Amino acid sequence: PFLQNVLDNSQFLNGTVDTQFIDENPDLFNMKLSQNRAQKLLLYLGHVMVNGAPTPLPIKAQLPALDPIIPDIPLGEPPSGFRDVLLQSGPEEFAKAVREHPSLLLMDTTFRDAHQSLLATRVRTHDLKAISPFLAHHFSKLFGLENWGGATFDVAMRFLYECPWRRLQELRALIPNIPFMMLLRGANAVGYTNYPDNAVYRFCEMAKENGMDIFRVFDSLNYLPNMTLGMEAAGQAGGVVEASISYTGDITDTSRTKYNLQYYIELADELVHAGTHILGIKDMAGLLKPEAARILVDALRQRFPDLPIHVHSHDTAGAGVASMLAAAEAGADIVDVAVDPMSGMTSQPSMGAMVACTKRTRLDTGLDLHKVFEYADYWEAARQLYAPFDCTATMKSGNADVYENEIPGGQYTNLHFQAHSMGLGHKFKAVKKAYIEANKLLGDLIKVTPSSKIVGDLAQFMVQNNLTKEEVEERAEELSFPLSVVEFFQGAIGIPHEGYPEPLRSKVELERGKTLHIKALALGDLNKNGQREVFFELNGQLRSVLVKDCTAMKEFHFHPKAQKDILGQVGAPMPGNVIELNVKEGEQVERGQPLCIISAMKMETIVNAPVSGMIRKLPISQGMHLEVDD
Ligand code: 3PY
Ligand code: ZN
Repeated sequence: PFLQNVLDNSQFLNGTVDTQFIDENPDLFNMKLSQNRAQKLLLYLGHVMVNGAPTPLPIKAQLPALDPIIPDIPLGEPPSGFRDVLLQSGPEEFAKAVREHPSLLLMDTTFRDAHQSLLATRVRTHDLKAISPFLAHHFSKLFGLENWGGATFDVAMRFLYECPWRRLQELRALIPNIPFMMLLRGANAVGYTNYPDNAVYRFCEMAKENGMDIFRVFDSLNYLPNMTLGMEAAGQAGGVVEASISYTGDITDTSRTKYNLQYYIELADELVHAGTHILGIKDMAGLLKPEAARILVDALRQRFPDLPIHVHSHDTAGAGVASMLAAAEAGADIVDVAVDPMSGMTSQPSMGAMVACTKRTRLDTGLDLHKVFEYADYWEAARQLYAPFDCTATMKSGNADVYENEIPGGQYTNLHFQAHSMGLGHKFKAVKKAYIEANKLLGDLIKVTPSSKIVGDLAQFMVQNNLTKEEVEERAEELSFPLSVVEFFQGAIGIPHEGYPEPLRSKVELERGKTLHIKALALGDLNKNGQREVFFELNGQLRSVLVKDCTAMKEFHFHPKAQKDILGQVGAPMPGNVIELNVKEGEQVERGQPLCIISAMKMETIVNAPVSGMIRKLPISQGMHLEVDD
């Protein structure tokens, strides 16, 4: 049966009841508890707004088939490494020692970029710490270990609920001998937008204090002012500065003139001039083909014979090892690798492959291949702990299409992951195609965090709205572009090489509008403070605001002497007039001097002082009262 409560009772709703009604109808007050659905929905939305959307996972977590086994670690202190050189002699001598090192040095990215690219940056401090003593003992010949910065800072706090600073301190305690490297996004530090200079300076200082050694500094547009800020911050903190050129395009393709060899050489000149200790080449998308690596490194080697050159790449197309070997042969001092089970695809090229391929050559890394195998065994099992985040859940191989879409490693897996987890896996191809078009619309950008996100946002916007590049250009004025795109044109992340592209530059509105549905309902009575309450419906909700009513006529008292003259000149002020007094209490006035302006429907009349004397009183709030004393 349909149960009524008091709110369904017509007698009650008509108001024809008294308090006895309550005693006579107790059942009507048996209300069902509200499910609070609206409140719950608001709470959910609020949570998403504050903390971001919960990550949809394409597969469920499962226990790994193997436990990660920590290989044997010798007793005693680990052997000395490059960090000891740094601590003893400082960044300049450290750079010199690296340059003088007779063969190829490797940097291991397993602790940062590898899992950022393959496992959505989810590797916890716990699994890094477990293998750290093994690294300290058996990999002391590494140039460095990249273990911090980039997305690790944000993900540690946002998803892992870990303290990134604690991670740094703990790893430092376990690995005293291998230099640590972090990725610093220039003026963006470890975030996604430009920060105030002092924040970047303090951040680097703290990073250094907590154990960081080498700062790989880049800017997503290779915008020099952003880079030099990061370089100075890292340098002043006492860190080793590795300014990195972000590489895009293809210098072997002479039809692509925007980012040609000359462009990179000129940028390198600026970075060397700005005092970098090491010169980095950051190939974030894996576009540096072996021949391009040979040409670029060779040119830089000739130009800066004393400067260490460090090459970073991604293996997205599968050419990573070939490119790193080419770079090393052309004179690079250091190349980046990740331990085998954490390498390949959108991650770095394989450490085992590089160690094996350089054995017994002049580039021999000096690392023990069997120790690489043990290190790899650990990660083979540890990686399985992160299966729900693993890009291989949906991506089975690398793809040479990266040479066309130029999507950086981490973003490639992210976009793939997002598309699949939303059931739009079939749209990934369209997103990649739109990414190419979006990049052209934005003037062919260097694409790395955060500029890559801007291109990605525009690409997704084009796919969602079924827009071609030509349609975007034609309809730019009427489209609601993603905020990141609008902010890019406002200069939020720096100035792109060769400036902002047309036609979007002129057509993208400066401030994106927000759509509100507003219906004006009523105007309240004037209160004693001269305000009215105005009632609206705002997106369906009743809202009111208090507005000072400037058109209302206040009660006006004039000095009897003044009144006659004023009234004589302009007549009695009428409702709808605006009265403004442009005199101050205590002010001396002359007869005929302008006293106030009476504006009736914008036709202004100046009221002159009826007599000369002093303005005695102007109590504005309770109706104006003007006395002019002779
Ligand atoms: C980052 O900014 O995190 C990157 O890895 C860019 O390549
Ligand atoms: Zn990278």
